[in-house]
Amino acid sequence: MFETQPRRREKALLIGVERDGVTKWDLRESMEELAELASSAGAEVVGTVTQRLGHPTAPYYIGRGKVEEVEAKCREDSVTSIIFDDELSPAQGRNLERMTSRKVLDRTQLILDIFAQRARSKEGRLQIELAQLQYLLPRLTGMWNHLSRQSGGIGTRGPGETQLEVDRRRVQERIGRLSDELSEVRKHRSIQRAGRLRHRWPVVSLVGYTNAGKSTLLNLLTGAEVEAADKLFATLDPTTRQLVLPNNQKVLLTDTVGFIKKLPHTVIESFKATLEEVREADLLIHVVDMSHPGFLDQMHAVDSVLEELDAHGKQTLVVFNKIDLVQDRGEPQLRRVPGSVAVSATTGFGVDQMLQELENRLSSWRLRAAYRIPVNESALLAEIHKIGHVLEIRYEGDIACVRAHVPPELQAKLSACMVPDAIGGA
Ligand SMILES: Nc1nc2c(ncn2[C@@H]2O[C@H](COP(=O)(O)OP(=O)(O)OP(=O)(O)O)[C@@H](O)[C@H]2O)c(=O)[nH]1
Ligand SMILES: [Mg+2]
Repeated sequence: MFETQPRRREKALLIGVERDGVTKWDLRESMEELAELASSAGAEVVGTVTQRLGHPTAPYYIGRGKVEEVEAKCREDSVTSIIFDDELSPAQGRNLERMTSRKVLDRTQLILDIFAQRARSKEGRLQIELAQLQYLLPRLTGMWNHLSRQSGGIGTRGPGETQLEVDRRRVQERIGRLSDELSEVRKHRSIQRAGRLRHRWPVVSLVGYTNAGKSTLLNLLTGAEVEAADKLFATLDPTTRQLVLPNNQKVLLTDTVGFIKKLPHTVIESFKATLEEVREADLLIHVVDMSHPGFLDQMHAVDSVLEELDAHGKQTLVVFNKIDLVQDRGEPQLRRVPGSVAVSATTGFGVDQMLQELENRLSSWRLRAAYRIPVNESALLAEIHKIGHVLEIRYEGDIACVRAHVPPELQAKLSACMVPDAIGGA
């Protein structure tokens, strides 16, 4: 019952509600995005129905009269699935399926479905299955009765609610097994991460709305060959590559899953481990698709996901991408966000300036300082070379005079050797 069905082209009808505080424009954009999500999941969108409603109704989300209109439209256009732009309660979903005799989905399920199609790594697949089952569990109630009435036949006869208990137990057991498997996979991953952090090169994480151009930028900067495509959630599994800045500073650049408005909480929860990369980064590059009419809203959506991840307030470089598609090269916006840069990840425009800005930001993270270190402290000198960024080194007898950027923890070790940075200034 929970296996993926063989995919056939579904015909989808989209439903949105213009609630208090939601403008027509917001709703239109949200519905356009929902249509993109539906096509990404493999459905053909045959129509859209919207309703202006102060509050969603408890039984159907939309008004009862509207449900009848939807039902008629389903018959006319041979609709197979009805997709709501907002998350439905288990009861709403059931009532709507009963009324329309069609499969009813919401935005969350759509996103979960796309993630399930895209997941490649073991961790990604486990995470998404867990999120799907957690979404399903509270929705199992009554599903059995409903299914037996709708489809009937072999296997659906008998005491429905007993079967429901069996199903619920099976789902719970599976959730338990998946959680165990995930913690194993994660153990391995944290060992890998610890290995990377030992180098103590700054970790820079690309974040942004889905389709903003994060992977394209990673590919351009590092020669990685991550899939970059004009579709939502092209990237699911994180990739890390080494990037050498023009001043020879090495950084680790990470590309990860994109964000979206109304990103389901279950997804954030189950992807928290993948998104650790973002939380642990020394600096974030927030990639914005400036050619998108709703880019400001998208920036807010990214900020709220970062907040949910506890990664808000980190040092962030805002990069306005796809500037090749923007008339005025984004000047007004650039002025509004100090220190932001405009680039095109496809033409390479602005990338040098972006790297320069990255260097500036990182040098303030790795405080620049001067040290006088006895040459027989060879381990300390070796460590500065390995994990710091040496700007200058001179020898005065058996003292090495070093100016370098070093990460905070090494700075603590070096505090006894620190001298005022007279050469070149701080
Ligand atoms: N014109 C133009 N297109 C771009 C630019 N950067 C990226 N694109 C296109 O935008 C689409 C999305 O790019 P990706 O790099 O896959 O975007 P992403 O942010 O990694 O998206 P997800 O992985 O889905 O979150 C692709 O078709 C890219 O070719 C740009 O600077 N200019
Ligand atoms: Mg990507």
